[in-house]
Amino acid sequence: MISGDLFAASDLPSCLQIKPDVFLLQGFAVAQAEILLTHIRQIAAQSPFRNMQTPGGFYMSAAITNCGEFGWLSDQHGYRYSAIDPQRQQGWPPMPQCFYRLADHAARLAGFAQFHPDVCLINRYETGAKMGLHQDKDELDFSQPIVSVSLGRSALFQSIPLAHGDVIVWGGTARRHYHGVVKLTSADHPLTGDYRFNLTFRRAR
Ligand code: MD3
Ligand code: FE
Repeated sequence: MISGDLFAASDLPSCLQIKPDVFLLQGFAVAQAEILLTHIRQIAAQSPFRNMQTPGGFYMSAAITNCGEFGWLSDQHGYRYSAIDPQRQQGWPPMPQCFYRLADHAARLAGFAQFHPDVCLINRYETGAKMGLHQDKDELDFSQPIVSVSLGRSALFQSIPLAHGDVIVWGGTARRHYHGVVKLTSADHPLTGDYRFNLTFRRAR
């Protein structure tokens, strides 16, 4: 009998392909969740969550902020990345090293070895907030994947349930796929109350 493998298969993080070029790493960020949430709090203390106006004149129901070299934003003129937080009139807070490392590690496990995110968009949902069907297409280089980290209350993203600590990586043929319609499905979460947070790591430039 062979026993005591140093790295039994069950110890490796699971990376499930749920569609072509879409990978789910269930619970991958659970162990770091409290540190991630502490950083989110510190980032929001500098660049607060805000409900951005859309080009159509409505407001997004998810509140957002960013960290990194650039931030994604929306206003009456359209969607774009900017090095300046318009509310603060200075750069976005820097991306914490543990954010970058988490995104890089998840991308590598999904087969994207050269991911260099320069943006972390942070979405905050409360009851009733959702995100309509959309493509992420404001980035320059579509060979770079996107890595998403869910924290707090669970949500249903199309048919994909996203729970606390789940990480999704998508790229390649899935990079331009439409996605959206978040419905908060669970009760409050002990670490985030009635909020759900989602981090998306992107390479904007
Ligand atoms: C893409 N955020 O910020 S992506 C966004 O929950 C955004 O806040 C989502 O979309 C959120 O632009 C997380 C989740 C996702 C799931 C499955 C996909 C994106 C996907 C399948 C194919 C392509
Ligand atoms: Fe998106």
